[in-house]
Amino acid sequence: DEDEGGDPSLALKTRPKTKRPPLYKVMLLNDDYTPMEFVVHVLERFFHMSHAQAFEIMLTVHKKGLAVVGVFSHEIAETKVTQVMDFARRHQHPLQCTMEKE
Ligand code: NFA
Repeated sequence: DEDEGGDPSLALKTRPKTKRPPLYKVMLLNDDYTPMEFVVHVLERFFHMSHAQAFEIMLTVHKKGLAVVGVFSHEIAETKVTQVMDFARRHQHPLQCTMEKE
């Protein structure tokens, strides 16, 4: 704030800096026990993917070990992680969901 322009020679140093909130990648991790259909269901239910999209991402996690399933604000990312972890635990599957700053 309080930058009214002023000396044009200082334009670069005083460029107004717009602060964007950091974004967080939410990731699913592969394991040997969670059924594929359960992972597909998680992606449909909590990440609003079509069945085809969910199946594709599930296979990526299965083959590569993990995949980014969405990018969100810190608060939304935390909610997604909690929802997925709670849902997996309730169904006694070891599926892991984590978040990481982009
Ligand atoms: N690897 C699991 C299986 O073969 C499937 C899976 C996919 C688990 C993605 C977790 C994440 N049943």
